[in-house]
Amino acid sequence: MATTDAFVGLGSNLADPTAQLARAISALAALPATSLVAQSAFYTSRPVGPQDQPDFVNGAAWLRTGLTALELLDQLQAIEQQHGRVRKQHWGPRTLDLDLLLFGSETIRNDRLTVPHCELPNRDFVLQPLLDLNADLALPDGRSVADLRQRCPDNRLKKLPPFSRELQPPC
Ligand code: A4P
Ligand code: MG
Repeated sequence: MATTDAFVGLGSNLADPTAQLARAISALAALPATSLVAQSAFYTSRPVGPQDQPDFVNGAAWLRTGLTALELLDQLQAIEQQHGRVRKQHWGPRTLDLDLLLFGSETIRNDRLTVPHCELPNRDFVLQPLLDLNADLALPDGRSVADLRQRCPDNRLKKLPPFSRELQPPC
């Protein structure tokens, strides 16, 4: 089966964001025709967009998938729904946001999908997790993620300690 290396950005700022991201990583690993190659550290960051919302927790996952980009987007949106995602406000608070950041070396522009994700070059909370996964990563146009990271605005990223389910209080 032909596979593509895809990178997914994860973000949450509601309802225990770190646990939301950890559960989402498990859901990504269980997708059909897909394996999880690696996951980044998680980071807290100040919100981009409306400021009257909590700080975010962000991370990224490296997938190897036999799905097409649109099939993968369908799966990402299904996982968002399972996490109680409600779309109210553009760039507003959310339980889980899954963005398809990169899909192999493809450039995609259609009604449902823009890849690379259009805000990728401007967001340290996306670029740093990508660098954790692969320090040599580049966009389809050749720009290096490491260079973009050095130039992008500062959202006061703070790396979180590794997530452990054992630290969570029992339900
Ligand atoms: N869509 C197009 N391209 C993509 C893609 N590459 N990946 C379409 C995922 N979706 C893509 O998304 C709206 C539509 O974008 C989808 O229906 C899909 O077909 P949405 O998730 O419903 O709406 P949204 O998330 O409010 O808008 P958008 O533009 O995706 O927002 P972003 O860019 O995800 O930004 N601050 C911090 N610190 N950390 C964050 O994670 N996130 C946001 C949301 C704002 N501020 C943040 C953070
Ligand atoms: Mg989104």
